[in-house]
Amino acid sequence: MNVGLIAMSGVRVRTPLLAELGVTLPQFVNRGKVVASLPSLGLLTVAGLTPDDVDVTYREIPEVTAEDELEEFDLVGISSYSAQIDEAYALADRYRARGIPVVLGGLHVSLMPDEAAQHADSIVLYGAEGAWPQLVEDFRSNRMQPRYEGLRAGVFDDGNYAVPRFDLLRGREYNRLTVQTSRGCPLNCEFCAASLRITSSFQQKPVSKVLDEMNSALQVTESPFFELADDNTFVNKKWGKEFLRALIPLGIKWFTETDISVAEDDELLELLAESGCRQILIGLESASGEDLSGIDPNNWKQQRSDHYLEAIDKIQVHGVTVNGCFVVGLDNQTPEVFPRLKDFIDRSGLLEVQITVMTPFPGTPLYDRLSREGVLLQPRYWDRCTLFDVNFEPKHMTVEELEDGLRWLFSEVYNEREFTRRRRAYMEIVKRRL
Ligand code: B12
Repeated sequence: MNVGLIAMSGVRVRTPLLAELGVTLPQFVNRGKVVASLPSLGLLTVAGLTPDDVDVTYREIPEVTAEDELEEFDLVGISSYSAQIDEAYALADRYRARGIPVVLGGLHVSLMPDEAAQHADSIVLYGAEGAWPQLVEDFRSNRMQPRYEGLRAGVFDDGNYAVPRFDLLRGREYNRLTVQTSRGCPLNCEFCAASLRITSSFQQKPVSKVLDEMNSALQVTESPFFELADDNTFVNKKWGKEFLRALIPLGIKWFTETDISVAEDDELLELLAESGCRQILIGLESASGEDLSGIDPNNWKQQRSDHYLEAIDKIQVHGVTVNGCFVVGLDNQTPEVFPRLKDFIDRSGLLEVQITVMTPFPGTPLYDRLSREGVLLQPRYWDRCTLFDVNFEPKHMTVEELEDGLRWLFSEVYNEREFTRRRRAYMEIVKRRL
C-alpha cells in the first residue's frame, strides 16, 4: 500500500497592491524566503504514525493547477490551513474523480469539518495522534469511516506519539527544519488560529522526545537551523531551562515563538543565548496598552505592555534578537495607530518586526464575535486568511484607512535604510554585554 501525503507550500497574499509591495520590500522578502521553504511537520508526523509496512510519499505543491499530472497512490492525505483550503479541496476533488480516496486533516479541517467533508472520503479532526493508525487499518480492511477524532490531550504520551519522519526530507533543500515542543498556549488570545485550537489544554513534549526528534532531523541536514513550531515555548520556565541545558551540546542555531515573560527570568535568558537561540518571536500586538484590552481573557498582554521596551532591551542585550509582532485593526485602534507603531518600533531597538492585520480565521472566537456583530466583509473569504488582507469593518477606522495605513507602515518599516538603522542600533545594544 502506498500513501501520498501532500502539503501546500509557499506564502499567500491576495490584495494586489500589498502583494506588489511585498515582493519589492527587502526585509519582507528576506523573511518570506526563509519561511516559505519550511516542510509540513503535520504531515511528517502523520507519516511517523503510519504503520511500518505502508509506503509513504511526501510531496509539497506550491500551486494547484488543473493541468498537473496526478501521482498514483492508494490513499491520499492532504493537510490544511485556511488560506489554501480551496486549493486543497480542488486537489482532493481531482483525486476523488480519479477514484483515489482522499483524507483531509489539519487546522482548517478541524475547525470547519462539515465543509471539508464535502471534499473527502474521510476527515480527521484535531491531532493525527489517536486517529491515523486506526484509519489506515480501517482502510486496509475496507471500513474507513467518514470522520475520525484525533486526540486533543495526551498527544505526546507513549502509545499516541510518533517521531516525525524527517528522513522523507532527505535530498531536498530547506533553510530550516521545524520541531514542535508544545501544543497550545494558556494565553488564549481571541484571534489565535494556531495549535491552541486543536488542543483541550497546553500540551508539553518531554525534553527527551524533543531531543530524539532533533537528532533525527540532524541526520538529513548539514547546517541545521531549527524553527520550533510552537505557539508559546516557554510557558513552563522549569521545563524551559531543562530543555535549554539539553540543547547546548547539540551546537545548533534556532528560533522560536514565545511570550514577553522570558524577560523576567535572567537564568532563562542566559541559557537561551548559550543554547544557540538566535531569535524569539513575540506577539506584542500593539504599542499601547489601551489597544490590548480584551484580546486575551485575562488581559495578560495588556498588563505587561508598559514594560515592553525594557523587556525587549533586556532580551536583546543577551544577543538574542526579538522579532516583535504587531496586529493592526484591533477594536480599540484608530488611524493614529500607524504613526504610533512606527514611533514605538524606532524607539524599541527591535531588530525585526512583523506587522499583520487582525484576521478572523474561521473557528476562532474572533470569527464568532465579528460574525455576530455583522462586520465581516464577505461570508466566505478563506483564501484571504493570509494575515495581510482585510476581511472585516474595523471599529474605529474604515477598511481603506486600515489598508492605506498598513501599506504606509510596510514601506516605512521594511526598507534597506530602516533595516540598516535597526541593525546598527542592535549592535550597540549587544556591545553593552561585552
Ligand atoms: C510552519 C508554518 C508554516 C509553513 C508551512 C509548511 C507546511 N506546508 O505545513 C509555511 C511557512 C509554508 C507557512 C505558510 C503559511 N502560514 Co503558517 N505556520 C507555520 C507554523 C509556524 C507551524 C505549523 C506547524 O508545523 N505545526 C506543527 C504541526 C505538527 O501541527 P499541524 O500542522 O496542526 O498538524 C497536526 C494536526 O493538525 C493534524 N494534521 C495536519 N495535517 C493533517 C493531514 C492529515 C491527512 C491528517 C490525518 C492529520 C493532519 O495532525 C498533525 C499532528 O497532530 C504555524 C504557527 C504555529 N506556531 O503553529 C503557522 C500557521 C499554521 N500559519 C498560518 C498562516 C496564516 C500561514 C499563511 C497563510 C501565511 C501567508 N500569508 O502566506 C501561509 C499558508 C500558505 C499555505 N501553504 O497553506 C496560520 C494558520 C491559521 C489557520 N488556521 O489557517 C498559523 C497557525 C500561524 C498564525 N499566525 O496563526 N506556515
